[in-house]
Amino acid sequence: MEKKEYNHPVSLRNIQITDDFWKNEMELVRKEIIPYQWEALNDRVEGAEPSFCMRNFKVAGRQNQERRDKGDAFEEPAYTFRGFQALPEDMEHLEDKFYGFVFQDSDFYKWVESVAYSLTAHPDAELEKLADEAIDIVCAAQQEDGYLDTYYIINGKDKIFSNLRDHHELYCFGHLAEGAVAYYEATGKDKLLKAAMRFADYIDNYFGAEEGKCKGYPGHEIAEMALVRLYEVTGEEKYLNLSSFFVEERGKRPYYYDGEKHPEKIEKGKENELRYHYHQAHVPVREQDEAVGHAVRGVYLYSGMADLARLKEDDSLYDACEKLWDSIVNEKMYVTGGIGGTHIGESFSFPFDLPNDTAYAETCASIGLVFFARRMLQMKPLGKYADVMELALYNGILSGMALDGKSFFYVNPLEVLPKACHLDERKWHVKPVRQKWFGCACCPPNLARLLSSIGMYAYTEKEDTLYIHLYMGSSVKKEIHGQTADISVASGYPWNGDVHVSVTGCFAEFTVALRIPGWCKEYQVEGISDAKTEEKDGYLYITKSWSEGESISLHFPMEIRVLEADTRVREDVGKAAVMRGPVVYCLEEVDNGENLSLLSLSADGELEECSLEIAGTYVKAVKAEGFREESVENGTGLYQEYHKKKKVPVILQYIPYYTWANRGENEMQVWTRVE
Ligand code: FUB
Ligand code: ZN
Repeated sequence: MEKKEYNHPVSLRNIQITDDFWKNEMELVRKEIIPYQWEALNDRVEGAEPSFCMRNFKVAGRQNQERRDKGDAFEEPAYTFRGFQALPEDMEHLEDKFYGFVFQDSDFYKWVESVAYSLTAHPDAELEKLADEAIDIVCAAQQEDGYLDTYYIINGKDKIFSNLRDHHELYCFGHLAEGAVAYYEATGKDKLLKAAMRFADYIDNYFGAEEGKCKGYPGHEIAEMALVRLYEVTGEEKYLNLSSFFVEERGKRPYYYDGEKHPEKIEKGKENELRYHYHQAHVPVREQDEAVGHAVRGVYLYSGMADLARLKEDDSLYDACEKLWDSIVNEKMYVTGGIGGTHIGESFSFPFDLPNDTAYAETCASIGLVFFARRMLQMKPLGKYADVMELALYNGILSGMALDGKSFFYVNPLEVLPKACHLDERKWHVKPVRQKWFGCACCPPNLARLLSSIGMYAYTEKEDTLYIHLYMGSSVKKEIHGQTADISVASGYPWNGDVHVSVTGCFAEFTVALRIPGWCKEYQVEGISDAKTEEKDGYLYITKSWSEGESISLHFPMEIRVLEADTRVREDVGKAAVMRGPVVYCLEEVDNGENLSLLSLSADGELEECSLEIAGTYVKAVKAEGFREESVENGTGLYQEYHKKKKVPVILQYIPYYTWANRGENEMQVWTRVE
């Protein structure tokens, strides 16, 4: 790996998103998700499962105060676990107990992170005041020694870190650190950042390679990348080292998790291997070459590994990241950028096992894939990373939210038969329509923090180069040798591939590296006659001294593409998916009638784009020649002798996958048979 060629995200303070498409998504976060989530965090949403999140902080804060008033800050209440808590029977008269999931605190941290990004793009004194007051409530729950997790503060601190595998203290810490850094960067206010640092210091005193320290590591990863963020904003080396300790410890034998819970029950040689795979702890990270286990946990770990590989210039860690990347992208990723082929453990399945109807493809997992991709890009700007980032964003991630920003998918299947979904009442498995919120509300706030910080994924920079990974209308400020370049991007993405980049305010020479999308066979570029240009690894590097207002135009023709899958993906054999530019398309019953499985796409038929309005939003749709097969329902029994079927020519109406389920409950499919 070449050394010190790294780039880093452009600060959100230097980016303004002006684009119709992404600005709209950011506005949905600001106007819909943030206020709605605040109500949800405070259990004020009628008909939704209560969150208890802010309530738990208040109870913990109150107990803290009582202890302080008694002059005994560390007297803890009796240890009374309730595991994953059932909803209390009497919602009117709740006791001073912890309610909700063990990781409920993280909901607030994700909320405050989105608030931070939103405030950067759109200052809002009232929202900032609300966040400041909420931060006061959260900080009042922090213990004098820095510990901050309401589950254990309320239930008994004598049991902290006793179940790292399943309980989420280090996960909640990770989200605290991410939220705190974002809020500090947005507002300059450091109260939450200091709380995160105090908790980080507590954790650092508790865990580590030094003798006597605990050798555990997070059961749900995120602390690894969060500690790196804390290091980057504070410059405190100990946070980087703690992150590294967590990464290096994972997978060592004997397994840490075996010892922490009932070690006497685990017979030697009969450890539950699957369980270690679930936590990516089956072997040390450098020996991992297949993405396994819980998909969100996986990509969060790999993101942390990529951060460390960059900061420690660690080639072997980078190599492990690359193998894991290839394992995901070449064998375990849906055409939508969804990951996690099985709902069993919300996990990666075996290679090429990508069922369409029972797909898990959790919104959070694709979001984690974007985190991983951006970090890989920081080390090596290879178009293949940005291609996946773009794919996941426009498809498997945006599908997680309704067009009005008011309801959400946790799971993003590629084929849905509503009847089949109703069979499965598990709370967060495949649903035929988006839900208002979830008791386990991981996905909507994750979406909110990603969408409101989208600029951090679109642009990275190093001293004399600005990388443009994603095309969206925006303007970016970049310091070049004491001058401030204002780089404006205009684009018709994702509906047309016209991109215009213009520069003002800087006459010094610098490079703009423009991504050439992997889906684009041939592109046109104008305005580079006096520039040094190089096309490398999926980027066009344009180096020149820019005259005021000078611009470059690119055109990436968005042809309609018909894709097939590797035949080892058995569910997709004989089928095709339709894409145009970065957008994956699907068929929906509302446009094509019921029994979508009877439809087929004509192999040599015409495909043409058209405009369509879906729930008030205009999108580019695709019309394709196809057939509807005669149905065989003759009442003589379930099975009969085969006969050749009649096929009626039909025009198939494809819509962007992310827009499905905005017109009520109905069938949907991405992969369609080819005739
Ligand atoms: O465990 C915390 C979050 O809840 C995970 O990341 C999601 O997959 C959901 O299970
Ligand atoms: Zn989720």
